[in-house]
Amino acid sequence: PSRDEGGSVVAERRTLKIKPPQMHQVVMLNDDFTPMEFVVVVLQEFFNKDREAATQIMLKIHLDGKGVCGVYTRDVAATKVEQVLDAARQAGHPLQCLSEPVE
Ligand code: NFA
Repeated sequence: PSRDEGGSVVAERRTLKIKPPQMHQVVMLNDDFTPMEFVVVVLQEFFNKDREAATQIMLKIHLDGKGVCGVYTRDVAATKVEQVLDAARQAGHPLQCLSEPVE
């Protein structure tokens, strides 16, 4: 392996440098008030789901209490969460979502 001026091995660092970014999943939580149709529209608009996929994800959240809307880099996931919370607030719905690192 090649060494820098101090004699430290640099080849390994070059390898580590290209590791893929930590991914974050956007998780949406069920509640008793947000209309199903609103959730389906949000999933289509912000998570690029077609109506069928959006409906399946919405029902999963409704039945299980939570569900993954998509997996993104940290900044993109944070933006999705903001978009959902803004849209819910504007519509007067209590819909909640969050992002968390994927294992
Ligand atoms: N549980 C909500 C209802 O019955 C629908 C819902 C689904 C809300 C997914 C939030 C998330 N209207």
